[in-house]
Amino acid sequence: MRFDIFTLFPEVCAPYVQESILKRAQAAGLLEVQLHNIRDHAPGKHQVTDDEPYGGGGGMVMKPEPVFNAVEAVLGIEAGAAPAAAPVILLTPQGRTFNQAIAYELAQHERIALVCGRYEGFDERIREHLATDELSIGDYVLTGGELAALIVVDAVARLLPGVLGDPTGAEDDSFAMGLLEYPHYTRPAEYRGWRVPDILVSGDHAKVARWRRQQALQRTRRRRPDLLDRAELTDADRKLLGE
Ligand code: 6GU
Repeated sequence: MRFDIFTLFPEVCAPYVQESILKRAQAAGLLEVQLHNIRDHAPGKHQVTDDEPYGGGGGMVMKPEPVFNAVEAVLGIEAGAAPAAAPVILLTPQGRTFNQAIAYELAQHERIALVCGRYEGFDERIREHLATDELSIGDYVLTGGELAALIVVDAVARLLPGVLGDPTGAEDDSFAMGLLEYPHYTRPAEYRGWRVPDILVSGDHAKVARWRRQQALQRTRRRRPDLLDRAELTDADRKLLGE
């Protein structure tokens, strides 16, 4: 799968995608991440990318030409032609809120363009005539869309077959199963007097599975009752929650 990230600050994005799992995924040919500087596509000697808002008011607005030029050049769209086959997603606080379901949806695409906003926002014509979707990562305001784009790349990349070392990969994740995850422990069995729950060292796999499910259910009820309301629970789950 290929991501094209359009940004005024490619240097902000580069280090994150060059380490750890994303690095390995790219080396294995499972993932490609191309960074594009929107400024390189801005016309004129000064390569201006922002301007004052029509109608006045504070802040600056991202000009349409550099963004259209950049996305069209990289995706190979002719100016004014039909929209790109690949989704063109704006990262903006006005978008729909990104979540695990959207990550699964995006992982089905061969290629995705992510366009990072800066300043007060995009000229509305970018929204109307270039973007196919808009995403936010939550109800707070960042100085730009770069962190949001990286979050989208990260969350989607780890869903691609082969990217995670563990083949059961993302199946047990919080949110994948609609619940928060159960508690994890590793060695030592006792640390500063705090012991790992006996059940986990008992070797009884059925009991371990039951305990984990119960922990996940209880933890979700306590921390994220909204998730529990939407989760598909079995009769056995209800019994575990009642206990
Ligand atoms: Cl995608 N961009 C900005 N600037 N702020 C945000 C955001 C995106 N998502 C949440 N806050």
